[in-house]
Amino acid sequence: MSEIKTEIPNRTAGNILSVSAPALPTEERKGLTKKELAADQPTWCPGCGDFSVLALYFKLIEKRKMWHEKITTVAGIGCSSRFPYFVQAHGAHYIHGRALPFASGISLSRPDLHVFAFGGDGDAFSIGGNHFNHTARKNIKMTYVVMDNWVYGLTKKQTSPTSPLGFKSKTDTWGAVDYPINPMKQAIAAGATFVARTTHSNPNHVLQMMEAAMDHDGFSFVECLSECVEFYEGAFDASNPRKGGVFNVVSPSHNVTDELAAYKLADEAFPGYFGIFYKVNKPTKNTKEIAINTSAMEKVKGLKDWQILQKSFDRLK
Ligand SMILES: Cc1ncc(C[n+]2csc(CCOP(=O)(O)OP(=O)(O)O)c2C)c(N)n1
Ligand code: SF4
Ligand SMILES: [Mg+2]
Repeated sequence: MSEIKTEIPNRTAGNILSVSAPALPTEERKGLTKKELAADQPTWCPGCGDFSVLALYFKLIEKRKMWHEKITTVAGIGCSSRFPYFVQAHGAHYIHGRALPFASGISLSRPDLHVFAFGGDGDAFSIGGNHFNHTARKNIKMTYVVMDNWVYGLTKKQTSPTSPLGFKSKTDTWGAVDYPINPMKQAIAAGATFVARTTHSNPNHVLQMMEAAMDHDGFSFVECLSECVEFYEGAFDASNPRKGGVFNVVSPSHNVTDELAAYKLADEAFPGYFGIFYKVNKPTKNTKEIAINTSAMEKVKGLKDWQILQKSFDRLK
């Protein structure tokens, strides 16, 4: 099969990287449909909020006409982290809490892809809490959607880092006593350059946030409330107008580059606000590494691989 070349702009240096993709049988290549994207029947409980997030991910792929070889879906372990199983494209269901380091490797080595990572509140903020902070501070280009249900669903109802005080679970039979973390504040403090909040019960808003996150050049984080109907039913009713709650959107006058204003929004009592809290442009680790690699390659220009190796060995002498 012949090859076609895709030109990928290098965002810092303005260089063009060339990446090969398999040639197409026809000139016109249509976008994928949900039918072509949906893999196995999702094994989530009927009514689980995660179904909505998956459906909107398919919608995003359809809308943005991404092709199989350009979609990468990575997750850790948990009900929400089963996500990549259900997407007919490249992806990995990785170690509990370790989705982000894995996704970082893909992002740094394949600038032509957009990497999506999905996970739960336990996966992201408990076992994976350190990776969350470090991926955010490094500003590695990817979109991380945390499907926050305030509980460990897969392991059948343990307290998670976002469970509210007093929540009765198998690990806190008298009610949770530990103060929950605030994912939005944590993301901003860690250095994420795009921080947004949405909820599974508002599909248009989920799609809007995922699309804006994908378009951000940097580490984009979306907290998506996603109800666990089995172990925390009704947790988010107060944010759902169909259940008597209120869905407050971030005011258009909110300055997304104002860190303090973003913290203030994040500090609002539940149900709080939904939308983009924080968004700033900062060079990514991806672009910095491209610059380092380009200059390193310049130094060994014209040499054969064995000669580069020889040079390295000579330096060790
Ligand atoms: C190293 C390790 N520790 C613990 C577990 C058990 N475990 C699997 S999923 C999970 C928590 C999942 O909770 P969350 O990330 O909130 O996902 P949810 O199921 O709620 O979507 C735990 C503790 C594991 N698989 N691996
Ligand atoms: S246990 Fe909860 S989070 Fe897991 S699939 Fe069922 S409803 Fe969803
Ligand atoms: Mg959870």
